[in-house]
Amino acid sequence: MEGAVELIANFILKEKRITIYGDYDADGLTATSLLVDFFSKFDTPISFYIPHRLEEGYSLNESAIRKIAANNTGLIITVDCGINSLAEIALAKELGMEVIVTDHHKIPPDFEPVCPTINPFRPDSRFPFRELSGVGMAFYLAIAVRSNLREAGFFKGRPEPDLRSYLDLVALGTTADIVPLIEENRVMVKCGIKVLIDSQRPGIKALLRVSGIRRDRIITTDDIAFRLAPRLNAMGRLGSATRAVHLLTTDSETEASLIADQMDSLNTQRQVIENRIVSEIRERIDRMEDLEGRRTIVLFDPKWHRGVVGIVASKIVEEYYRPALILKDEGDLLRGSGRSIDGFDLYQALSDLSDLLGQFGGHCLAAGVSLESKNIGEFSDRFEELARERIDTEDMMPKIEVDARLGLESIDPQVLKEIEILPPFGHKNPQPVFWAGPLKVISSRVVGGDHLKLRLKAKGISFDCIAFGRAASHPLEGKSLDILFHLGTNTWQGIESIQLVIVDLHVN
Ligand SMILES: [Mn+2]
Repeated sequence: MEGAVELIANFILKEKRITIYGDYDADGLTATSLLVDFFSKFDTPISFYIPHRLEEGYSLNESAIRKIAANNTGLIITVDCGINSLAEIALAKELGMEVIVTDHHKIPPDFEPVCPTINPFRPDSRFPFRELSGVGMAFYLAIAVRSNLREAGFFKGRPEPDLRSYLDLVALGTTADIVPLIEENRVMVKCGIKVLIDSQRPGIKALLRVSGIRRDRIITTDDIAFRLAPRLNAMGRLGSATRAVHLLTTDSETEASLIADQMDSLNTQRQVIENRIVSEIRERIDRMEDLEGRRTIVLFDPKWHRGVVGIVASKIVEEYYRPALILKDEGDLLRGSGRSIDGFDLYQALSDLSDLLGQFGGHCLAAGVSLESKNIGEFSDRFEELARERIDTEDMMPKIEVDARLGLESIDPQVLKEIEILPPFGHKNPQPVFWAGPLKVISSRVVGGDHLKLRLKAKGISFDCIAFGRAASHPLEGKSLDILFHLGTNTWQGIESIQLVIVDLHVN
């Protein structure tokens, strides 16, 4: 950090061009936007570069480095990428540029920094927390640069940037990247959500509008994960994500509105493409005669869109609950994405089959992969074989972890208040799940087409419950149930009441 900050301060004082090199996902886009906005507070010329997901791929590449050099850049700062781009960093230096890498992806075991490299996984890192997102790291870099400039007397006679205003971007990228919402991340997201609601950034306001999120209510990490982030990600999946940075950094309400609308329609397109592929896959799977006996799903097709195969794989795993690889057939080459279930380390499995693979990377539950078409038959067989050795039938049943048994008689506003301290919920800080039962069903009705509204009773105490997407279980009146649930509230005609949100139910 010290070396990076000194270099940056130098460029700011000399007013030489800095280019932020980012990534096309929500984390990379918010990280890029944060630093672009921050550096534009100084007189230093500032540019950014987001590689094209399908044409250029992830991280630095040669042609991008040459373009950036031609733009008179003196210093490249990477965010959310760059840790493995040694050849491109060497090229940048050859072309007369300095490079600073900030990245939160794992470091190779034999790593030797060739330029100032900020990464929480460095063995010599003194930072006490290793799970920052790319945008979290960009935020800390801004803090360090500001304090260096402050000490140098730079802000005498000019205002210091208020870094708290960037916490909206930090909350967005951190939640979207599914890093653990604990410690540093939890604090930044908790504070960031408040900044997000009141954000003065025209892009955030427009993004909230097209996502249908009203600013007069509480914004949750679910809103970020399921509404805001998918819209930002849609740009990179279907084309260039460059305009997402324009959205998040523009001062113009008109421009923000325009880009947000485009983004929203791209997201709708993405959903259409995704749903079409998912239903095609469903049909193919339903025709598989040996599905019951199979532990894995490996499918490919020339028509499938490579920008969405990852989310498609997630949906297939959710539905069929076994590791799935969904690939685009590009002739000689198959390229795509895989997702896994707890208990089967996908990255390990791919490593064990690396003799059949081209490039691959990822972690336990998600990975990207490419292989030659001629290897697909043998790969599918050996992948299935590995899964048979490593997954037992018990692993193939989705599990819900219960935090506590909570009888209806113990549910009161006080308990609810205590639970309200726990958000923001997310990875490693999940919303608590309670277990109650047996409960008697007093009434059962279908609401909103697909949801089930129940009134459940035990020991003379009853509560309203909602089970989303469970209309098929209707009618349940008179039956006895055990339920797993979250505690929530329901506001109806201005009156707030406790509502049990049913996660799963069992008819006794
Ligand atoms: Mn990231």
